[in-house]
Amino acid sequence: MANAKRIQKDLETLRDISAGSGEGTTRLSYTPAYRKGVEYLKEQMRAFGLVPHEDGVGNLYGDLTGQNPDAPKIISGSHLDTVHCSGYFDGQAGIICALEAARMLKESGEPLNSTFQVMATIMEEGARFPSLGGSRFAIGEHTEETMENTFDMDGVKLGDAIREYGLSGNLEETRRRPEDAKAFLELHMEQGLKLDQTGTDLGIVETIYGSRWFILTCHGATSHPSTPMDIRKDTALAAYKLITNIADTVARDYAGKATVTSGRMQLYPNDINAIPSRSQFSIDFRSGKLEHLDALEALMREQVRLIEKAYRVRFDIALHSAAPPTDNNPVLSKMLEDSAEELGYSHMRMDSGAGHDAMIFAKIWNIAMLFVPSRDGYTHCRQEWTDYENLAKGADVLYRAIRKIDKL
Ligand code: HGY
Ligand code: MN
Ligand code: MN
Ligand code: MN
Repeated sequence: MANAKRIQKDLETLRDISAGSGEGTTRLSYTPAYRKGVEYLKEQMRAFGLVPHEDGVGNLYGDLTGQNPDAPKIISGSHLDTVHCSGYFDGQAGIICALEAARMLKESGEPLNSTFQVMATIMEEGARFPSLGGSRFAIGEHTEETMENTFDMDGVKLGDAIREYGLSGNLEETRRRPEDAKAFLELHMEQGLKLDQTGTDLGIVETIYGSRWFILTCHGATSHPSTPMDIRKDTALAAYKLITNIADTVARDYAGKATVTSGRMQLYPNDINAIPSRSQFSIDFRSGKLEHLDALEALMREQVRLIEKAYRVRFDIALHSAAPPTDNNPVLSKMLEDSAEELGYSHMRMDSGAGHDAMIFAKIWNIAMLFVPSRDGYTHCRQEWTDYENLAKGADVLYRAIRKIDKL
């Protein structure tokens, strides 16, 4: 059975070596904190005979070689990067539970036929570069051109960040092929309330919600706050009106079907007593149905037209990143479910409101996701929490499902 103490030690060590800003865990891609996290994982991999290697953009792999090294691999993992001031379970728990499954495989003395590969992806969060970047490079969706025309909030080019971090940026050694793997499994915290509120040990994911992120720039004119309301070109009020009109519509017409958030807002010149001539902000749509994402994008564009007229401003709309709703492989999901059942762990079928690397790997491999509870639904903050015993149950299920997949 999985060792909850080992899981705890790994997660708390990773937490303590991140860029501790006091307010939670911050480990952005291509930073010194990220490098320290990768080196720690490599040590833990080597200690159990896994051979670690990083690809050209910073995805880390650890191989527990099987009896038939040429057979398609079984891969499990998640992301090592975080949003700012996050918790230390999001993404990280999936890596450590995959590592724990590898340790259990090693300790069992019964090698698999396939190589089991633990994976830690980079750039999954959009906190520095657009989200799901490591996996998109791995499947060939991102190219050399992406490295040259993608910048972080400080204007650092992605290609420079990769090279300055000490990686080759070589996409040949980064590329993963359909024939590489027979399964990709991602354990992740639910980042919602269902498992916690129902006291259920594990979630078997059916659909991963799709996402569509936009960056809108509103252009107006700086003027004095005493400028009459009906002639000013106030890009902040226009932005707030747009966001609340969209949010009110989603809350009213898409309850339980879609959500919207605006997590980033920048105003220029950002002074109390100057009407902003420019606002730049994000819109993040999520839904399990493509038609809802399309309808919400159309709603946003319609609202932009109305507000441009009413506020005498102009909007630019840029798509920042998008991923379609993604179904999990039913055979692999059933194996996770049967494994939980055989172990006597409670489980339920559910969707994932959050996006994951698994939805990108689903384009080339069969994927399945296993959820562990998020206490009170907290995530992307210091309060994020999953009991270590629950993570051990997740690792037990991963281990058992890996054995089943190996016999396919
Ligand atoms: O944004 C997400 O859904 C995930 O936390 N990267
Ligand atoms: Mn996240
Ligand atoms: Mn995550
Ligand atoms: Mn993920």
